Amino acid sequence: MKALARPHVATTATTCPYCGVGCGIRARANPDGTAQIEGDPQHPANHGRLCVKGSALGETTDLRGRLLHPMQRGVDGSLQRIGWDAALDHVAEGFGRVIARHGPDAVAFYVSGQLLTEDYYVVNKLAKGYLGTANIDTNSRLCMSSAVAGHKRAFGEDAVPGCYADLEQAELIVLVGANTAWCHPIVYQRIVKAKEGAAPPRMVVIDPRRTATCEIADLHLPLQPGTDVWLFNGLLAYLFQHGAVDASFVDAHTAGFAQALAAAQADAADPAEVARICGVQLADLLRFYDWFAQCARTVTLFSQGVNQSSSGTDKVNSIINCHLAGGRIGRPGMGPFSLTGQPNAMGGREVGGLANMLAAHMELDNPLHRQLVQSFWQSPRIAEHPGLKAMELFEAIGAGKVKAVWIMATNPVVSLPDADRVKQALARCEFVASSDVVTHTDTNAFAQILLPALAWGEKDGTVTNSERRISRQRAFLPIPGEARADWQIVCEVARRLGFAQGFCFESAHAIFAEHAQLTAWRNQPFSQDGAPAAPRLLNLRGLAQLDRAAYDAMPPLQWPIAADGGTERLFADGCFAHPDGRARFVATAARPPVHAADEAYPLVLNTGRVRDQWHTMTRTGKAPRLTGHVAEPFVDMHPHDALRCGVREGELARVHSRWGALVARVKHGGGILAGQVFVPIHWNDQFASDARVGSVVNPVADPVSGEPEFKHTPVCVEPFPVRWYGFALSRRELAPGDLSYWTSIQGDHFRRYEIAHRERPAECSAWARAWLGVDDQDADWLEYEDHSTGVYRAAHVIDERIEACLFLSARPDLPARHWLAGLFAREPLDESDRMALLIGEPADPGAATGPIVCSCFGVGRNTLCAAIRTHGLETPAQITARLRAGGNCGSCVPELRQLITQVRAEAQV
Ligand SMILES: Nc1nc2c(c(=O)[nH]1)N[C@H]1C(S)=C(S)[C@@H](COP(=O)(O)OP(=O)(O)OC[C@H]3O[C@@H](n4cnc5c(=O)[nH]c(N)nc54)[C@H](O)[C@@H]3O)O[C@H]1N2
Ligand SMILES: Nc1nc2c(c(=O)[nH]1)N[C@H]1C(S)=C(S)[C@@H](COP(=O)(O)OP(=O)(O)OC[C@H]3O[C@@H](n4cnc5c(=O)[nH]c(N)nc54)[C@H](O)[C@@H]3O)O[C@H]1N2
Ligand code: SF4
Ligand SMILES: [Mo]
Repeated sequence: MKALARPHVATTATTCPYCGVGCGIRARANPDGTAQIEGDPQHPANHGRLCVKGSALGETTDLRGRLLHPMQRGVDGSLQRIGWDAALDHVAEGFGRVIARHGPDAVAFYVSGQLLTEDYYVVNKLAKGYLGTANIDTNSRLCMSSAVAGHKRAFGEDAVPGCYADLEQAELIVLVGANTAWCHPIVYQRIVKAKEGAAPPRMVVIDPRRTATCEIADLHLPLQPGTDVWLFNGLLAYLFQHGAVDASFVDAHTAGFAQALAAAQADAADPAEVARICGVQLADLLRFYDWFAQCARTVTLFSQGVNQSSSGTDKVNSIINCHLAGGRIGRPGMGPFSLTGQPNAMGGREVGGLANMLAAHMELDNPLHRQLVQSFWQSPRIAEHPGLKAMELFEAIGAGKVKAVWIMATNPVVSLPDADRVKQALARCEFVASSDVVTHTDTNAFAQILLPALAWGEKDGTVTNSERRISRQRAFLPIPGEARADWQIVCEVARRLGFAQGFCFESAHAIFAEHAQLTAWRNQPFSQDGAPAAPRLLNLRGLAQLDRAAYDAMPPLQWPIAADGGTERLFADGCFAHPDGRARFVATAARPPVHAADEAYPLVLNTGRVRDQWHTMTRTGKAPRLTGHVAEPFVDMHPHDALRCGVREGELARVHSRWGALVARVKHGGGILAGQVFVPIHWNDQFASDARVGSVVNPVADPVSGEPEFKHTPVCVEPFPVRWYGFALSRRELAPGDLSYWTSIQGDHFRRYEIAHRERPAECSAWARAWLGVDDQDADWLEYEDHSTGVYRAAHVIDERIEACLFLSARPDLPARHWLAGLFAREPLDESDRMALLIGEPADPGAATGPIVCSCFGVGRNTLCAAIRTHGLETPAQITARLRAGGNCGSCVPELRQLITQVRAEAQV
């Protein structure tokens, strides 16, 4: 983290644009377009801490790759700059034409939890209130929709009951399907701190993989993928059998217990049977059940291992059932806790961003709600029936039923399941517009009109984090090029479609005020004076009259928000949002994932995130600090499976399913059990030849929520045969051409290319010069070739400064990249550096730091292992004291623990 050099100069308080923890940031612009970033000590989510992605935001705000002007695709496929008026006219005309011919349900919007609440509000208003279609869905369908559906079924409304402070008061913290150490690092830091405190909570992780999150867990249950409902049904049966049900709470505040218990007992009455189905040790299962039964103050955090499943909604309810049974909700230190993925997954839900919702937590299938929203908007119409959910939406585009789509702040060609079908659908679609902040994405390649949006640091509005806390994102950077706020672009198109009256907002503040007023509109328990009433938990009454200055100064607040401030916890009075005030137990019958592994596709593909990348890498892929941790797409698999599939660590493999294929590097050690493989979601056609995991994922969804089964696809892994492997580091960008395999990533002063090809070039030297663009006459061209081993090395040096280096070999064991990367920061190169380049080894082997573990301070694995060995270091704190590693954001602390264990185990051999 860069220290703020001139603290007396005002900084801007804003909120991190990545995960749903919603950390407060203090930011200041540098003249070169980068920014100085530090955690906001005043923000209640993070109290000044930031994880490595947040800390590196300053490296992502420059304008490389940015979309700065509206663009139109010509008939030859190339992009041409056009003016705003023309671009907006095109969008309005495209949508208007389709609606005139085919009706409003032939158009659609596909939006994102990375929009601000204000952007989301206006686009939802345009679709549902003015165009009269509910065909607006969001990438939150892929992320939070099972939690939304589970909350609604249990509580009567989509609400997270608790708050982060509960983590500090819990006796037991259960993490289900959540790699919190990597994906919600500051929540994880809060757990770490609680565990180091005077009354450390117990911690249980329920995840098929042994993730970094498990490093501080007291118990890890590596359950078979998709078996969570058995596990929690078993828990409900156990709680009942062991007298751990709070009968007075259940009687007074809930309904449906008997049916839920019966369903649980039907498939999970016997813990031994549950242990067998879930594939965990009976003793471990009973220990978890016993801890849960004993600890009143239990928080169960859950994330995508729960939501992204064909039984995702039932998984959510099976967890909530166990909390309701013990009355463990609404009080300090307890509750089911859905971790939201994106920065504004929650805000989008508040304004009705999903195809089955209306604004302000009202329901599309409720006639009274429809009437209330329409009367508040005074809109010409209101959508009458739910729209298409994300997967259905792209199917309808493919089938030609939806003929115009506007995509905002999401990259569906990468992130949807069966993603090759998504590509085909967009290629076939009559009209595709995309609002984005970068020009080249896999999705933008299919857009006819590209609309340049303001990015984080430039835009202004609000986001809501996992604990219902609304925070301001504030602009601190100048507006680049012709970019405009997403809400402005939507309002301009709405005006062109003839709806000026509903969209004459002058600022984000004006939109927020209207949104806050709508949350309070007729939001009362009983009708008064004959006016209809529709009580909802979501109520921002206290903000409805906020003036511009107060909006600008708004502190982070948790909804519901009355005149006297926000609300830490919901349901403290045992009163829920169903009309009778009772929470519902939901009978959840366990069922396996839709597609089982079989002979042809014997392994189960699990997909998810790595620590230092964000989704499709459009922003984190720019920051050298973030690209060192994992530089390449990989398939993590158990060594036995690798043996069976005929692939080896470090070599390339093709992972394919009935739906599609990808190519990635084989890796071991990611904590995966036999029978399963894990591939990260981040890589796509901008960064690799063929690594979009979405193309492999089965197009299966939860029947209630419509959320895809991203964590379970039967696949087959086979060798991807190549004749040679190689890599290049180059100051200039290189074109991968027709290489059989390539990946490309930004390093510090260079780009790194991992390459492989089916054919070895006839003439390595000529090929290398041509690829690196080195003039034949260039004197500073060092090279070495050994025909017997197939090793070739070359370096291009200008004025004692390395321009590029290239290494090829018949085998994948090439020189360490991290040591070579260091040469790009070194000027001038000395004789030993030149020699080392040709030998392929550093002159001083001790200088090779190894792959980066601590991204904040750039500390590598070799350095860490050497220090642990030499100084007998036993704790991450001791490592930090010596090497600083782990001392800033703490994201690498679980990996430091792993290294300590590993080095000590090696020492004992
Ligand atoms: N570094 C980083 N952080 C991020 C993001 C990012 O891109 N990068 N994205 C953000 C977003 S939008 C989201 S949604 C969150 C996601 O945050 P998480 O949900 O924590 O992350 P994932 O890696 O998707 O998956 C979570 C875990 O579910 C496990 N799992 C798979 N199948 C099952 C199962 O059947 N049962 C159980 N119990 N577990 C299973 C996987 O092994 C995995 O470890 O992260 C947010 N934070
Ligand atoms: N296999 C598999 N697939 C998954 C998942 C998984 O676990 N496994 N997880 C799913 C989940 S939980 C999620 S949330 C999705 C995420 O998937 P996506 O939403 O597709 O991924 P992002 O890379 O975040 O896409 C955001 C896009 O918006 C652009 N952008 C950024 N800021 C702005 C802005 O302010 N305005 C506009 N207009 N554009 C902006 C970015 O450049 C980028 O192109 O992936 C889903 N897909
Ligand atoms: S935990 Fe990291 S990525 Fe998430 S909001 Fe905080 S700083 Fe941003
Ligand atoms: Mo997400």
